[in-house]
Amino acid sequence: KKQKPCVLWFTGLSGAGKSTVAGALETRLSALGYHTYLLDGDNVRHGLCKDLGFSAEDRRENIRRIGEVAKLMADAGLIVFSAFISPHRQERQLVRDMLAEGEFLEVFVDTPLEECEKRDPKGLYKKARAGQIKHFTGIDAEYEQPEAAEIHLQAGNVSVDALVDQCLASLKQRSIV
Ligand code: GGZ
Repeated sequence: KKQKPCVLWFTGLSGAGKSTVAGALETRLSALGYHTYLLDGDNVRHGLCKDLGFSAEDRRENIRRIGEVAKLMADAGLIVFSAFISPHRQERQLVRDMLAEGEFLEVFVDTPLEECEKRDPKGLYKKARAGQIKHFTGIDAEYEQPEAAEIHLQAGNVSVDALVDQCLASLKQRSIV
């Protein structure tokens, strides 16, 4: 099946739905016969980046490594999904600059902090509010919103299916699939 290799770079707060939407989109494309790979906390922060924490410096290194790996995978012909908070514009730009024009698509999973905090699937926001976790994104560490994401998902109150459809339409329009 014909595909244009690229990196779909999901960014957004903890609990915004990055891994969920990226995972559902990946499953959908892979069922259609496309070659894909999903990089997320489960397969990266426990391995390649297990020496890194959540200081600004460690997050920068986390994103840099993931960017390099995503680039290798795109070079191998895959449609790569990455789902990390990647809170800083500068780091996302660094990854964009590693790739060719049109090969990096930023996907902003725009779920309001209030909603993420309400979901709080791992109880991390609660701990951050209580001061038990320091430098938590959105609480006492910044999140810089993308200014010109290729795909902007208003994800607060929309089904995963609808968000996947929106991504798929954009990929078709860009002749990626
Ligand atoms: C933000 C943290 C923190 C702090 C642990 N700040 O909901 P989760 O649990 O599964 O997603 C969060 C994940 C963030 O890792 P990333 O690699 O995506 O971050 S970054 O791109 O900024 O490097 C959260 C958990 O790790 N977590 N401590 N202080 N999220």
